Amino acid sequence: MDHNIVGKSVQRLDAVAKVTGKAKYTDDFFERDMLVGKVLRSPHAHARVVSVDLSRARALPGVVAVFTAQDLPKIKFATAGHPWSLDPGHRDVEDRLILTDKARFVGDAVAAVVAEDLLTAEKALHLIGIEYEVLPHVLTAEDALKEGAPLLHENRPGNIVSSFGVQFGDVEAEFRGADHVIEGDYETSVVQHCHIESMSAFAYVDTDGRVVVNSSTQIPHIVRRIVAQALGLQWGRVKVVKPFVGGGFGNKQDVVVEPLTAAMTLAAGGRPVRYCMTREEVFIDTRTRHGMKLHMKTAVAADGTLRGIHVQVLSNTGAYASHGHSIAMSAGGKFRPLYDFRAVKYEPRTVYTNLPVAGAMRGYGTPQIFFALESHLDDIARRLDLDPVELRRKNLIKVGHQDPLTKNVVRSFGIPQCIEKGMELIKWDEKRKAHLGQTGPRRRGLGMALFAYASGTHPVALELAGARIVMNQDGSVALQVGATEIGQGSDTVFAQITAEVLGLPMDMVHVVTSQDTDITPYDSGAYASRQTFVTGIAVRKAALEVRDKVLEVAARRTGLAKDEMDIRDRRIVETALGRVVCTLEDVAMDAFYDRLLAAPITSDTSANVRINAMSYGATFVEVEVDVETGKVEVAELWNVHDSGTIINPRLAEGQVHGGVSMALGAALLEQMLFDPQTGKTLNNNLLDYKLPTILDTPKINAAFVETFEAAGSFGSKSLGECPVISPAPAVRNAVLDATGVAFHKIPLYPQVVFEKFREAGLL
Ligand code: SMO
Repeated sequence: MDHNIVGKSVQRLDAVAKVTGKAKYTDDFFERDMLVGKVLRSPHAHARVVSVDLSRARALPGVVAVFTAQDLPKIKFATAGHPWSLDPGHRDVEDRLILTDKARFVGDAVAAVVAEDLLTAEKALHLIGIEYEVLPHVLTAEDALKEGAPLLHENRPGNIVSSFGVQFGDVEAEFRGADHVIEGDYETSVVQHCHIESMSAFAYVDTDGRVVVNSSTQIPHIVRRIVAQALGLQWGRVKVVKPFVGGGFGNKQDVVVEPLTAAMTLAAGGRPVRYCMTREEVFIDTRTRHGMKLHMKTAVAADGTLRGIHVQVLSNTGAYASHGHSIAMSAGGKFRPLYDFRAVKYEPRTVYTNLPVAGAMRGYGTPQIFFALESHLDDIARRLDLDPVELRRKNLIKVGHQDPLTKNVVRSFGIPQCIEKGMELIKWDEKRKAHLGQTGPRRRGLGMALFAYASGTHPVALELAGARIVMNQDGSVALQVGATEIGQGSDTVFAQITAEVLGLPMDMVHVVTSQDTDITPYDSGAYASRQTFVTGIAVRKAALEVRDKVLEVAARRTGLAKDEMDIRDRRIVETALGRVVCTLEDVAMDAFYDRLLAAPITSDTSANVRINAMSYGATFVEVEVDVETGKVEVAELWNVHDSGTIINPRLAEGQVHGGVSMALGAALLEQMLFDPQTGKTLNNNLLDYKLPTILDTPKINAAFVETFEAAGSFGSKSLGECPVISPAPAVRNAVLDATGVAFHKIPLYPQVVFEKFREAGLL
């Protein structure tokens, strides 16, 4: 289809503001009488607060307020899960207070200080007297499940957040009837998002007595609800403003600092308070990606037909539930619509331990489950002496596939083309031949892995997105969306959709970027790769309504019927003749000044999207492994995506570059480490936590197979989380190809790889 703006790499709207340093982030806000907040954190993994002495801290000059859980409403809250969720297990996860009177991990927040300056606030922390009763703690999911294990939450027997099973078909019958039953265990480590901008909030009470919270968030409208709930305020008494955000990756899909900062301003009589986490605090008390142990058991026919699969997952969510339940739920749904299993049994258990809290992180459970599944498939191929690509090809679903459990129908499925394209781009067959008979310590190998990912959360949760357009007298428009630009480029995508529908150049679409919950329509925010798909549908709907109204007004002026005209480049054209009949400005003016109309052309709409679109893709890699040092280097990488129509290729490529580099970090280097005795986080800074830099990152190549997704805006579906899913298993499979050694846990850190090579007798 021919488009003017959709599909073009137009410059992102915030490019100049960002490169010139004019973009203001939460921490850039200043007020003259501004105060600073700090938090006192538990040194124990599990301990009850027995007594509190705040008198010395309060007496320190410059200290404005000091408080603990005792001074706050006892209302528990959590971001994930709410009373109106469609999934019953998702409803009951209210799990945390703003400050706790029972610390459940090293770093749990027990007291807060508000002071005139940072130094005073830090001094005051040392003057707070807290007496703890130290309790026994538990760090691994296995230990937490044992009889007599220390209990974290009184109302959660057995330390279980949630444990459920979903299935279709008869997996036991498939095992009985199969030629082979193959099992494998896989494990992923705890990693952190490492967004550049910290987690921060800036709150004050405005002249109307309302609590205003500026926050670095992915979900401003949900922050508003949670701040109100946690502090027992009427929702209308809270307003949330989202300035520029320096990355979120799922971490800012949880509400950690906002209720606390709001409590700080209330404690300080409404004076503005800034609370900005240090990097150490971001590591310890925001969220991590769940470390998971996955057991895969698969029934395979002699010809490689995959008949049934039984997946068991043990997920360590740390001290509070956060997204623990829904991540297990979501991962189980997303791996299904890819291979045509006749029977699937999926049994996750999500468990509390005394570790920092795990939560949403880009991929939302899929990096873990696809690491296991795609590694397992290569292990199966090896056992049965099948080609791993052929094994996958043979078992793919087809367009029209309906998931027996969610009832979602796959309307676009570009995996066969992704495989073909990826093999061609990396020169799979040629490289295969070149690798034969390799000798010496450096060996090359090829690996690939597939993934599936959903656009939005349907059918697990409801999807609501709003869009509002107002046309000015000259035909330019203002677009207000409740969607959340966090650096991914969504505002630009929405402007492109609007400009395309209305026949406008990009500079005539003004997007309200600084989100303010008072003025932007409701949208649950930037997560679940939902903005281009879900909000895109709302934006296109709003633009189509405006287009219709424009043509209606044009019809009054020209005497032509609405459907005889089109808007092209700020002009109204009689479609059949290609003749300009008037300008868009004429029409916009009519709307304002015609006595019978006398109202600007507007649209205020929302989309309640009760549908899902599956995105797909594949990673192809060539690695070079040094068997003498255990170092794994990615020599070439292609990340191929079926994300439907690509609205902006350059932004899409940016998503892939960032996502793949994040995935390679988890595959090769990154891992949060905890002291096995105390539970203390050992590498809570960017020096000790090995985040890949540009020096550790290979050239990342993105490629796209553009299917047309009928439900999406101009055929588009999601991309945001897709690039992080398949690189890790592809790298792992390439190492297997190079050396014959199968790894079952990431990261493939040189030390671990070296040890395993030695065990395998490679040295
Ligand atoms: S991990 Mo995401 O922000 O759904």
